[in-house]
Amino acid sequence: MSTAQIVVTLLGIGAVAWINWYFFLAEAPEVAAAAGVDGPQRARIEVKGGYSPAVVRVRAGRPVRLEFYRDETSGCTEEVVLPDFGIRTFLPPYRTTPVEFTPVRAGSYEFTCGMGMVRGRVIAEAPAADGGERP
Ligand SMILES: [Cu+2]
Repeated sequence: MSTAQIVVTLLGIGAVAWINWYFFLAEAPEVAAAAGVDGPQRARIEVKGGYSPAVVRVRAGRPVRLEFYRDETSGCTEEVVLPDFGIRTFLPPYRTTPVEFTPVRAGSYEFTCGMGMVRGRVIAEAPAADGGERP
């Protein structure tokens, strides 16, 4: 290979690595949903080229309310899909749209845009064994 070919190859590898990092690893910091005494566990998620936060921790077995604020008109994020809960919801721009569901079991539940390009996750954790609130 000539030097130019090597440089082009390395640039290509770098671009692929960056794209993978951007789409699959560069998640916004996760948050724990705010849990009141009763009512759903709530988290606000900003939608702008991605989900922020992209990871929300909740308690399994209790209702969850994700409040999606769509801060853009890009068509990519106009729908949010939670396949595990059979939810597909339109998010009007510059509005907050609540999405409610209950993760009965502990696990990781994905939410994505309508095309599956932009991704986030709800991590439902099993309640403490004694049924009490954890600190
Ligand atoms: Cu999309």
